[in-house]
Amino acid sequence: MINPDTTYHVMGLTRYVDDRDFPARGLHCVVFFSPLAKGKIRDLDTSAARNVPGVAFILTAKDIPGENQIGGIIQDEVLLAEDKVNFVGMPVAAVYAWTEEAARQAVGRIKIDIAEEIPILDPREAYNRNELIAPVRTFTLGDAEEAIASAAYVVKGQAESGAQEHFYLEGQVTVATPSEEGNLHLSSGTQAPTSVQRCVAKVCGLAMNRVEVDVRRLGGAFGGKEVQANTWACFAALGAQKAGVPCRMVLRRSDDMSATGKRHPYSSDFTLALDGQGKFLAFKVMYYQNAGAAADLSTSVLERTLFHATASYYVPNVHATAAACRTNITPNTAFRGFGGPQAMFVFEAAIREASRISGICAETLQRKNLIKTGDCFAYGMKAENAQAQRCWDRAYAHYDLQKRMRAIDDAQKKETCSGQVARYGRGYALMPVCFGISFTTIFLNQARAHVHVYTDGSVGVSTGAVEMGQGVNHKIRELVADSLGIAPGRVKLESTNTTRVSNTSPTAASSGSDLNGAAARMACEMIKERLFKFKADEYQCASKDFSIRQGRLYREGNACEVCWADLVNQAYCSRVQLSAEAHYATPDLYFDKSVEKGRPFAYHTYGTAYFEAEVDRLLGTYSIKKAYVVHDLGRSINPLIDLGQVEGGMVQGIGWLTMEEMRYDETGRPLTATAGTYKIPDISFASLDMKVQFLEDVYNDKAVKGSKAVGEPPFMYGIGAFFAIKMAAGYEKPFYFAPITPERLFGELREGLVV
Ligand code: LUZ
Ligand code: MOS
Repeated sequence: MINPDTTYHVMGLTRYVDDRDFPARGLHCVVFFSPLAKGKIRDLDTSAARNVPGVAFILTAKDIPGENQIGGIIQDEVLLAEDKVNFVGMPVAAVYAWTEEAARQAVGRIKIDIAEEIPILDPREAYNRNELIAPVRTFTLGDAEEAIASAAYVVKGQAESGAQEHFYLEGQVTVATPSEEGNLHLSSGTQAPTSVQRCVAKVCGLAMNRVEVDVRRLGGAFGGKEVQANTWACFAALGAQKAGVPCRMVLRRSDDMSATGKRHPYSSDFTLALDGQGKFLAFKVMYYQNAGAAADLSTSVLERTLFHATASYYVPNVHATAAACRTNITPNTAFRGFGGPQAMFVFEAAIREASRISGICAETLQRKNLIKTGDCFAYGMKAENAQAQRCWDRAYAHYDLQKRMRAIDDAQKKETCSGQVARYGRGYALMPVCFGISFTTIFLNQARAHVHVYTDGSVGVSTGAVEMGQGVNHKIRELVADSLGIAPGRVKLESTNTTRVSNTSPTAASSGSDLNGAAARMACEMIKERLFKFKADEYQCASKDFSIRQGRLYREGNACEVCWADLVNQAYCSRVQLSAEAHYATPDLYFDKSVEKGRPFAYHTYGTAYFEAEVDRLLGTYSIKKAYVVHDLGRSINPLIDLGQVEGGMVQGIGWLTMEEMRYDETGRPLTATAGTYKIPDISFASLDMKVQFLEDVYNDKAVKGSKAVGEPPFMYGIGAFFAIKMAAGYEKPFYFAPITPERLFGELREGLVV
């Protein structure tokens, strides 16, 4: 069944938080942000702002009734600046007014006097000054030094990857409404309702049971609302709490882009050692993560970087160290892939460097070293049911890659022989993906679901999953319908609400359907079991004799007994409980940080992408000509939704490494905080010739109904686009610096890096 949400989306009928009517007796919040990246606040003058007609009040740090603290893993982030500022865009004061215009005008009249200090923007500089968010971590396997000493080839290099703006279509938003007795109700655009609840409770000085968070849907999130929705929810809540009226906090695009965190930029040093045949012997790496001014999720992101240090490959000796470096930019945060893409980019760069030095082509190195079932990752887990080689080989066969690549090689050879450099060059690259599925913070791998069956046979489902356009609600609807043996049209997904399902994990780490879908099915099984028992008592037979298919109850060997709605109503009249709550916790996960070993993932998702790019070597412009994928989804719950995720993720990944460039000036001011200066790819750029094939005959016994998580893994295909462009440009020198924008490529080509 096609996801019915899509119809509403394309018709513009879907309603988001800020599409709802907001009362005239309601407050609008606009935040005054620090204009400087670092310094001590000498004076803050809000007197002129207070006199703007329509302004109700202005809050600064000292007005916060609870704690001025929004840090999660590490408690190091204030909601409102106290005596110093740490990044451009740090909230300093919150203005509340009866119209948004008045609030904005008032913000313009706030004056701040800051004793400016020199900011740190570069993670290596932060590292050298010991500005670390947490102690460095190192994952090791075997003995890398010894293996390097005896290797045929040892290549070293540096790789850089940049920030990335989430660019969700719906900006950060929360509307807070006071309910009785000083309690608060929040409609929030968050991936993590419980995190908003906890944070608001702390800042407002309330117990968590007095804060209700409701989430209907988000217009995209991509990690940007995993913790960073908290800030804006707090501002809305503070206004509603103080004034006793509804309060609306909506970030306009430019504020959203300059004041919220991005994907973490990384700068890394790598060493890869190979034997004479191209087998990887050892990998050594040091990651410098640009965490920004506060911890946010940086340590968790960094951990995932370490987990994915060797990408899709088996390397017997590994030494990987990672440092979360504190700098004076916005605290960086979760973004699709969560540190995994940054690690994989470094390893793929190391492979290209090894290819350049050894003369063995990159595809040979990749294929030879792909992870196999039983191979051990640096974190001590063995690959189970590995599909890396199958995806790779399937891509070769299905898309006739050998022939395609040879044609491009021949053209390049002809060019080299003739000494004539053509204006347009073609290049290709393959990109295998192996991504670990589960939150690496093990306790987050849990979910709950509530299923209500009403007396007419319709069904309402509440879970902890947040719908953000990824289709999790529809997947759960289909899973529930399948479980109960009824049509999906009978099932409705309720909003995600902390009073119905408590202690939710963020909808993140690609795990929304895995965890919440499994919980929902467990609840359905409980209800079904009660219905069967009810009928078994009536017929004096066993529960297991019954089944429900296509909305009818069947008894083994007999004609259909009764339709679903009648069954349900009969059960109700016999006082059978028609609601159930279930709890799912992913089994067999553990990790011991003292030795950095364990089994952190329920399973891995695999795939291979092939890219062809064309570069105009005169102008530095380029386009992606082909993007062909073989992706392992297990047994897909809904192939159309999954296809959308694979294509969308890949395009977002291509954007990260090509045209998306977040720039700051030397004082730490963002230069690209508008849609006019920050470019994201559209589908025609990211290849009109995009093909995705799902690997056949795969069943994943580690997730619901044999499926696999889909959200994040395809993002990393985009890394292949970078190397296809690099080859098309005719680069011979090491260049592992992303994003490879047309401007940068133009500069490099002018400096004669082309053959
Ligand atoms: N969030 C998180 C994530 O808290 N832990 C994770 O491991 C993770 N992985 C991917 C995306 N978000
Ligand atoms: Mo995420 S990066 O919120 O799965």
